[in-house]
Amino acid sequence: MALSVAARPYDFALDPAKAALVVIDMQRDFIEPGGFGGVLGNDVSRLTAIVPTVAALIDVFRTNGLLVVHTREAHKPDLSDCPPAKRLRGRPGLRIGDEGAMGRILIAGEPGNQILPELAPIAGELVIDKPGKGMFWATGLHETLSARGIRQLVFAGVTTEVCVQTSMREANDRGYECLLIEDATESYFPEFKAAAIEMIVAQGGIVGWSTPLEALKATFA
Ligand code: TIU
Repeated sequence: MALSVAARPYDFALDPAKAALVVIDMQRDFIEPGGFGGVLGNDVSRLTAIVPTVAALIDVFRTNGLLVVHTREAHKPDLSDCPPAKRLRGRPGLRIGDEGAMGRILIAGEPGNQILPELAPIAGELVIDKPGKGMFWATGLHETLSARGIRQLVFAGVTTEVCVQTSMREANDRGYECLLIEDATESYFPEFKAAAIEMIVAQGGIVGWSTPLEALKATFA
């Protein structure tokens, strides 16, 4: 039976039997100083601030027995899954695969690539390493979610206008109904976060819905 979540552009009919939470890229690379986000010149403190909200959101899904999916932006150590067009975008010495303050930047298995301990996955949850900004490219995730009957995705994580929005758009095109939890996502650029949310809900929810965590909690209360 569907639960009605107050959201923009209109209420979201959440079906717990078909819904999963996707936590995008809450890894040290983006959130701690010295990682990929930092070497790109960003102030990471904005992102650190949402960690308690993301933890509370994960708790809602765990408490209600719903699937939680965690993604990491991660490349293989030999960089065979990193196109030169992506790797060569950054400054020499600070590119994907280069040695940074938390190991090789955006490389699977390195310290910087780990999900923050406060948000660590638990048994039964999915952890998806994705070589793209979007979560479906080269991951097999659509097949995995389809096999479990998942048709609705609730989104959190970083950054709103890059990996979160890209993943939401990919999901929208694959037929998922998508709900963004707007205080459980953040950008290095507040104006980009605000614009991304407006782009998502505009035109009758052209990409999906958006709501604060409190509205979702009220639905499950
Ligand atoms: N740079 C930036 O805003 N984001 C990324 O590179 N990846 C994600 O958003 N995860």
